[in-house]
Amino acid sequence: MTYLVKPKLHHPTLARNEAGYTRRDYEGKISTLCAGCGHDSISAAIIQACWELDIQPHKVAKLSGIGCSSKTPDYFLGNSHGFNSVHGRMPSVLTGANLANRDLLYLGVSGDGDSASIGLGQFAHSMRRGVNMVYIVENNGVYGLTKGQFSATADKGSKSKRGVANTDEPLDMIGLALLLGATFVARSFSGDKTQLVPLIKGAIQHRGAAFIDVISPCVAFNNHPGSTKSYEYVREHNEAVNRLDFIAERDEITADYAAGTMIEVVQHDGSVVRLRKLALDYDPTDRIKVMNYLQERGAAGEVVTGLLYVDPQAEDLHENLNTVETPLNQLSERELCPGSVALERINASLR
Ligand SMILES: Cc1ncc(C[n+]2csc(CCOP(=O)(O)OP(=O)(O)O)c2C)c(N)n1
Ligand code: SF4
Ligand SMILES: [Mg+2]
Repeated sequence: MTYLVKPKLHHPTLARNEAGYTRRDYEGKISTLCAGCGHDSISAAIIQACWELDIQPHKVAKLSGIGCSSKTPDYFLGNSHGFNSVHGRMPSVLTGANLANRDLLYLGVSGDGDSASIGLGQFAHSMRRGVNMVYIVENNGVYGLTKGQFSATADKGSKSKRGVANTDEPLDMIGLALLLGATFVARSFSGDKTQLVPLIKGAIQHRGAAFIDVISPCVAFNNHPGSTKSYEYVREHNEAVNRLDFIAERDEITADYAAGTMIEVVQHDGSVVRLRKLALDYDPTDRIKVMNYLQERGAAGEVVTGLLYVDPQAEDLHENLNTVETPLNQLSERELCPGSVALERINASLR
């Protein structure tokens, strides 16, 4: 938490988006994270994506748990709704808010400790329920806020700052998200804004559970030789399967890619995620093949990044529950409560 508010004044000629906002209108308070922390780059990417998509700040709800990563919603979208929940409990708070008001864009921001340790059960159920959200894990392999203990995503054999090797098997958030039915699954690196911004834009326009695992080095506790979550290690082992362009529904689609090296995924709202294939045989629409590919490349020591899996026709929790189009928080008591006669009928049918 910070109380340092950025000066509101900005240059009158700053570019405005279609919604009439400058990029600065999507910023938050001044970050108190360590200089060079990957999490700050992810905040910048979120700001960029929301500005470019002309999102109305008051139509966003950002939710988080506890950790340096979970502090970051204070540093972006200062004019949006926000709720900093309990450690590991962000997914259930987000699910409840989403059920009450389906009209907002839900942005869940969490850490590897928050989502892969204490909040693992919560993470799992929000994925399998297909909650319409963008769920970002800022993955640094450690509990940064509590001084750098290994988290559940730390690779076996990777070393702590003091040189102690981790003896536990790592938990792969991407593999889990795929297994649990997430319908937009991506991995990226906080140091690669060119890849991360279109991924966030694609996830925002996706209907269903969109999960992005962003490797985000902790410069204070996990950026040394022997770490597999350092800037140097990720840069050396990064294998991108595709490069993305995100094209909003209103934008013209121009064809400037060679046929056979590009696929276009049209999402339900008409937006297009255009993927330039780097691994030519990679098909991000085949869940089983993606899971096999990631296991194989992971065993070879590669950190595979890009849009790994997408189901453009995904159904979300509201569709599965057959809820009304009007957000529940806008319905009157008369519409929400069927009344005592209906209740009596239901009770009678159960006797
Ligand atoms: C119930 C509970 N248990 C433990 C803690 C202590 N704690 C605070 S943050 C944290 C881990 C944060 O790690 P992560 O989610 O990876 O965030 P990072 O700081 O690395 O970004 C822990 C264990 C807590 N705040 N609440
Ligand atoms: S301790 Fe690590 S995760 Fe926390 S702000 Fe510093 S660099 Fe970032
Ligand atoms: Mg962490």
